[in-house]
Amino acid sequence: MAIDWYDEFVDLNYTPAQDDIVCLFSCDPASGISMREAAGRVASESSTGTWTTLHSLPPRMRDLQATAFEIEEPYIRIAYPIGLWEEGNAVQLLSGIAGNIFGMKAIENLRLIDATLPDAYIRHFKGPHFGIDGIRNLTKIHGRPLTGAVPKPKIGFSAAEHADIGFETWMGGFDFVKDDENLTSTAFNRFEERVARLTEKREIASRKTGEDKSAFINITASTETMKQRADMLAANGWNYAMIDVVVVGTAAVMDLRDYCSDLGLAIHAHRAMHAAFDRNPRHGITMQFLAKMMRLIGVSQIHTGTAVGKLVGTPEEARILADTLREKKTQEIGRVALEQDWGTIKSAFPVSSGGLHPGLVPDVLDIYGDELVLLVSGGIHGHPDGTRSGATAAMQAIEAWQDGVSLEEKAGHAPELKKALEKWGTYKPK
Ligand code: CAP
Ligand code: MG
Repeated sequence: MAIDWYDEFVDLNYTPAQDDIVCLFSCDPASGISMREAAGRVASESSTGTWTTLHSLPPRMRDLQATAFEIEEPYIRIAYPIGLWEEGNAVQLLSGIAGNIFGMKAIENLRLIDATLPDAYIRHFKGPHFGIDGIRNLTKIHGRPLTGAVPKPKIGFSAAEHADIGFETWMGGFDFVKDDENLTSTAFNRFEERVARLTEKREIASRKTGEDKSAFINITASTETMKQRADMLAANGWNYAMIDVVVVGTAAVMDLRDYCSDLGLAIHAHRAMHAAFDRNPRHGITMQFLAKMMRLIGVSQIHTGTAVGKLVGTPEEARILADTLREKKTQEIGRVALEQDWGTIKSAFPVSSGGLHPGLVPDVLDIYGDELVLLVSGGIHGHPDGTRSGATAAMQAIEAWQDGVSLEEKAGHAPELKKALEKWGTYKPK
């Protein structure tokens, strides 16, 4: 009697049903394991299988089995019957296609690259509350990227100091002041006080500039605390909440998506911790898949990298991430992205941040275009004349790109940009 039945999860003649979820993995089998054996193990362990044959198996179980239907080393495609998945429960999907399989001894490395989610699955999700058009109407920002900055150093300021830097950021022309990923409610900067101080400064900056000013204030905490903090933001006239979506967990993002939506709050999704599982090209989960899940659940925007700044990511990856978030339909890109039809799920903004300064703004806009949230933090606070001039310099760099003129030409009549270029030029930080 056979000990295991993994090979029953492989059928290279299978054609996925329209309602199947199809996943693309790359896989390095352990020594002594063939690609076919590895594919059977991944399909089995992520659906209905176990390590050994069973005494009895109800016939209907066959209808729930995943099928590895394409093996092209190191890539495996696996189709999952829609009946395997709870309607609207993204957490369970992750437990299936991104759970035990990463720890199987028979597999040296495994990477979940992407998934095609059929309408039968995505129709149970609400997606972003606003969508890109809705955000632009909410913020009254049209025809250019949304701009923002984090007070730097990223943590340590008092609430009053934080709000003062935020004021300078707004007065320099930026739309948003962003909390950093590790700033929540510390003894030296309590959430309640930061909200109060920023609210005061927002009113003054909006009045002085005649522009709506806003902020991505970080509510990251337990779900109940995040709800209380979201209430406080809404009560003080804010239209965004920021959440570190990886560390709070998918279930919390699902809860807060609905809670913030009811309050009319858009969600800025910071992705801190993503590089723990998306950086190794042979193992883990791609940012592409994380971005897909976050759009499906319904954040309004998520960080997608700069390609030219201090954190890893290539221009190609950034463009694919941007398409995943912004487009209604995306086509398969050989072994990097699977096709996806988003149906009625609204779009979300990519967010480019990390090591940027005015000299790098054109490079980023060449990659993303202007349907983007552009965050320049150290790159404005490090300006020789300070935050307000730094923000102005970054806005001048955006104008130069939009007008199709070089930064050097623009700097001829943009003193703040000129000084930024004198300090940083087009330096790419590591
Ligand atoms: C950027 C940042 C962001 C990173 C996150 C930071 O500050 O505030 O958290 O952009 O990376 O803490 O480094 P700087 P990503 O602009 O001063 O670098 O956007 O890739 O998720
Ligand atoms: Mg940060």
